[in-house]
Amino acid sequence: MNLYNQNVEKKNILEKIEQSIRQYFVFPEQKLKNFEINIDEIIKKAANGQLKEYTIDCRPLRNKYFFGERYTYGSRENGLGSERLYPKDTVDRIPNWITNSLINPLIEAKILPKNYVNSVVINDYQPGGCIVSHIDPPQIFDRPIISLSLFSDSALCFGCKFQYKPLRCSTPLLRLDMPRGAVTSLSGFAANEITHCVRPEDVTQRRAVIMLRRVHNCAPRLPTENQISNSHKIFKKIGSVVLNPEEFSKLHLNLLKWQNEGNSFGRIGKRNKNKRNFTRYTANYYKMV
Ligand SMILES: O=C(O)CCC(=O)C(=O)O
Repeated sequence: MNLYNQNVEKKNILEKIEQSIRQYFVFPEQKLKNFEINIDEIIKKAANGQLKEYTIDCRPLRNKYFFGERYTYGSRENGLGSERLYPKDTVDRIPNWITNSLINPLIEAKILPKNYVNSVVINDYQPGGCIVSHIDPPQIFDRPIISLSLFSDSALCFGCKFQYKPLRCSTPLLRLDMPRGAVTSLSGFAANEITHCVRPEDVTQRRAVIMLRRVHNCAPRLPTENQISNSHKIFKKIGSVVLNPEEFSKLHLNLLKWQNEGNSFGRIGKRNKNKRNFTRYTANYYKMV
């Protein structure tokens, strides 16, 4: 493509992104302060062990708190489409203050549909924290995706490529300001056709975001605790796999992938050995299920 065509293409993409983003400023300063106080209370509760284990996901420079639903993250290894919801009731319910003071006013302002939000995630970023480029998995989440930015100004970048070790990020196609207090809605092209991320350089002070989303009724879900503990038994018998829900999901997907590729159990052995040496378990797992 020549330079002229490249520029036209870029302009078209930018227009499509911009047309599918809306930003609103609906909460006065005092309300924003209250939201921030409430977030700090959640963090205190987490530190005091008052929240369910899977409500909390602590990572360097970025913690997540899941309410209503939690999901597994996609990985470069498993690719898009591998994300799953955790079993029902593994995380805490959506706090009342979020329903009453945030979701309901947004419904009244016609920014959110009624009875829409069933999944809330609070991301708490320290300076330099980030979220790598991704599309919120469409098999899990409906659109629009709504967020409220708090504590400090930041930015959401579209169309960046990340490189790892050391972490580097390419120039974004679009850098959207996310000022404190902005309610941002992504749908259409911005939500489905292009990745978004938060770059480390755009988090210069502590920042939090409250993500309000709807998970589909038919979204794929990890097996129940019961099934997981049964599979624990199965895998224990064979040997050496650590089975938290995330790993279980990955393993499960690998098993399905190998099966889809037409491998018969008897021949899995050495032929399909991957780096993690899961092959032996494949055969046995399917024998038991
Ligand atoms: O921090 C933000 O504004 C966006 C976060 C995000 O994209 C996510 O948690 O999936």
